[in-house]
Amino acid sequence: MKLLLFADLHLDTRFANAGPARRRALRETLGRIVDLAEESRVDAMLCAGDLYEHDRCSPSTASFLRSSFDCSVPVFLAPGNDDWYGAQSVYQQVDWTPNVHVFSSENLTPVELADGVTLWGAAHVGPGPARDFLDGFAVNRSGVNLALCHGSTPDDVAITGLDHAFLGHVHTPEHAARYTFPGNPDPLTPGETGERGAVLCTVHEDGTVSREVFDVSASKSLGLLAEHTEAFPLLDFDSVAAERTVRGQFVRDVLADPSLDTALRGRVLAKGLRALEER
Ligand SMILES: [Mn+2]
Repeated sequence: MKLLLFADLHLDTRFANAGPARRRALRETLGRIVDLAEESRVDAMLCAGDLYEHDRCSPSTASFLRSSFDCSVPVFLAPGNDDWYGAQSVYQQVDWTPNVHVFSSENLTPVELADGVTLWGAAHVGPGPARDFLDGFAVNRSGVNLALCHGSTPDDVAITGLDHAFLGHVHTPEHAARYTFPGNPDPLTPGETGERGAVLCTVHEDGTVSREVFDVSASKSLGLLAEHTEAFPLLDFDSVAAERTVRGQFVRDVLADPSLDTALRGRVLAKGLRALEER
């Protein structure tokens, strides 16, 4: 059986630089993940939480998600601590297509993926730190048992009787014998490298998993990452200027300085913001 795993996309998140362009790139990244799932003819696509950010999510993101997941493969979503499941959440507000399954309980709940293959999933149901869903859990089914959730102590996997856990929350990718953290597929903070992306997982009959990582980062291929950009990047100055922060004050001061022409102002803002970010 083939599954495509991703986590921690963080749609609608804030970026220090080029916010609108980066947020559009996050959407494009999800489009690439769905395309990859369809082209690879996977049995299911799995998201281990933090798909979007509840506090910043817009109605257009809700409709974007609905149409993105209106695709030819089953989709399983396990809400995380940034996109927790609740009455006002996108998860509950959206009228999903029938191929989409949202886990909605704090208790790991089974879904049969195929004959003899069970996927256990759980949801965060409120804001707060990530929970350890595997703590105290024990599998009570035969066959291959898999889990999908956001946050856990992965050392617990063997004790639970699970064959493999697909996990989110830790943004650094980690591929262990019994668990996989795919990492965030599109970089969110400077310096995120490594084998991150969507992970094509082949689940064998004995419950072992082999993995192949696909780089699906639209920010990277569109040249939007600061470390890949020689010229000063597109900056989301207006949203930064609205902040009651040191860098918000910095942007307001620079924008108000009549001695700077447009080109110089752009360079001062780009360099200053990057320096503040690296403090
Ligand atoms: Mn996250």
